[in-house]
Amino acid sequence: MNQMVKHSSEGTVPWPAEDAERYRAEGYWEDRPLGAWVHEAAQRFPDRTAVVDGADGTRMSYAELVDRADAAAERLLGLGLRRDDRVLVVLPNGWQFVVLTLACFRAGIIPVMALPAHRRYELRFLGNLAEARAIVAADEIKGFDYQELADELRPEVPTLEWTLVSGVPREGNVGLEELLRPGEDPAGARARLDAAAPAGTDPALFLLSGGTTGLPKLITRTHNDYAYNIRACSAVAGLTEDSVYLVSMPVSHNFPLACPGVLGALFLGARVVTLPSPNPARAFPVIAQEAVTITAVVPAVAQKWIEHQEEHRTDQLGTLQVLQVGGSRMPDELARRVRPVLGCTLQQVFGMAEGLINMTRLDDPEEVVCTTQGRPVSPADEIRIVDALLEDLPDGTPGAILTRGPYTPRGYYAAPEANAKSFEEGGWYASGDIVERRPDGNLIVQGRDKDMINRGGEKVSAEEIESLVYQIPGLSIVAAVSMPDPVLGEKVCLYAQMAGEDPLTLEQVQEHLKKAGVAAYKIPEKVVVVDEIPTTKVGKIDKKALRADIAQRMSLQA
Ligand code: OOB
Repeated sequence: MNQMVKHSSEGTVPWPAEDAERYRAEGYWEDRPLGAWVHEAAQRFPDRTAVVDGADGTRMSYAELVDRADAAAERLLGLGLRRDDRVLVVLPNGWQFVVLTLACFRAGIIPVMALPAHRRYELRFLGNLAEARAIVAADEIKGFDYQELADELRPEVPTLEWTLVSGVPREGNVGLEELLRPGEDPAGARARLDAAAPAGTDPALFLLSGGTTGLPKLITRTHNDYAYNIRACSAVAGLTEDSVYLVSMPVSHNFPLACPGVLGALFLGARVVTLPSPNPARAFPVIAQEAVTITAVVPAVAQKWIEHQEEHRTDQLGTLQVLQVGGSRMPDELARRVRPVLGCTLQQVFGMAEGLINMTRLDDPEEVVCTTQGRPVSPADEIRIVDALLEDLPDGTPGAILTRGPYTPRGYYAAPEANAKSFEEGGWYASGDIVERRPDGNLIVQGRDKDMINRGGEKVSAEEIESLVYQIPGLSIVAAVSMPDPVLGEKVCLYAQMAGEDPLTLEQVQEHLKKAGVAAYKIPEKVVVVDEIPTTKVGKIDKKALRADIAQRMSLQA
């Protein structure tokens, strides 16, 4: 069967040759694979600690990290995986994720960065789209059995041949910790992998798109573009070899992975500390013990941390210098509380897995830090703010943001229809965000023009939920919209107009989606049955009216 998997570069949209040439000439692309950057750090600092797993206490030096990664790379190839093969990664935060990802980079095997929250519905789709040959998951998390899930997936994703399991593998599955153990011949492994290293323009990993259209999409990030993404973000976040970076949000997200994230720390010889969750009662003591200097969270978590600190007045945050916050809009009032309460510098981050990263600068005035989402991290990032006819708008007028640059790919993987929707002529990516650019260049995210719900940084495509709910009999029209939530910012609310007499219930929807194998964060938390779903003049569902309606219903309840 493995002979049937034939990967072509067709699915990946390359940068035009003249842009690629310019990115090289200007030093953004260095034609060096991601693994080489970490090896270089390991050469400089072999004995420094690279990774601390805050959950199981594992500590690993740089020498050990690259040794394990190289040994694992050769073992993956030894299993039968080949360069360019895709591996579905569903791991929680921990040292295993770090070593495995690096092993993949070294072997030219492409990790598909799925989430532990994903279930059969998402993984089946992603596995088939990527033609994944292996899946890597924990044995179980909070009572959920990932090996059973993998067993269910195997017949549905015919390319899958191996299940790699962290923890206790069942018969037929490959033990991940065994695979990631150090090797016998580090220098030999290194030389062999170096000789067959992937090219800078080769795909390094697949990130998941935040979901604007119905189906999830994959974003090919190359070694060249991702290495530059990482380096540009490191510079703006002030990362150095002495930094200690804590990752407590799901590490397969672009933000904690590479902005500058875990990989930024490993490029420099800094220390990475992993935790499976950002719960402050757990995270704060770890920040103190490991002398964490920088971390990245979504606004909902920043709020929890601020509340926790206000209540407990801990002395655990003394080393924390920078709190990066992004993934959804941080309210200005919340931003203003970061420095006085947590005692560190706030860095707002407005980014996307598709590329473009904006950040406030560490020395920006408090006004900029608390009321804007910053500006591009690279001088080569191009930005336009346009109206509906794609005419450029003056500064101060909100419009749709278009972008292109050395780390913003020109298309999704194997998705010509989505590309036609999201990429404009000239290769400009339209993120669907409504943004105002101030005369000083800083951006303010004012809203969005995409059918997506941003649940505390996790993105939910309305269309995806609607098409699943339509499978329930008795419905005439359904519409998923965001409803305000004091902690998460938004949650998923479902409006329904019935064809028959019996009204749709929340339990019915939740049960249906759970049975369909949909990730829990996407499942609607409220259902509103109405006589008639409002439509616009051109006959489209009026989601704006629905969002206003649910906001009003909720304010009446409160
Ligand atoms: C990050 O990446 P994604 O791919 O999960 O989501 C991107 C979308 C943006 O298009 C925007 O709609 C929203 O998330 N977003 C923000 C925001 N940061 C992201 N909206 C308002 N304010 C912000 N600060 O979310 C992501 C990737 C890398 C770094 C940071 C975030």
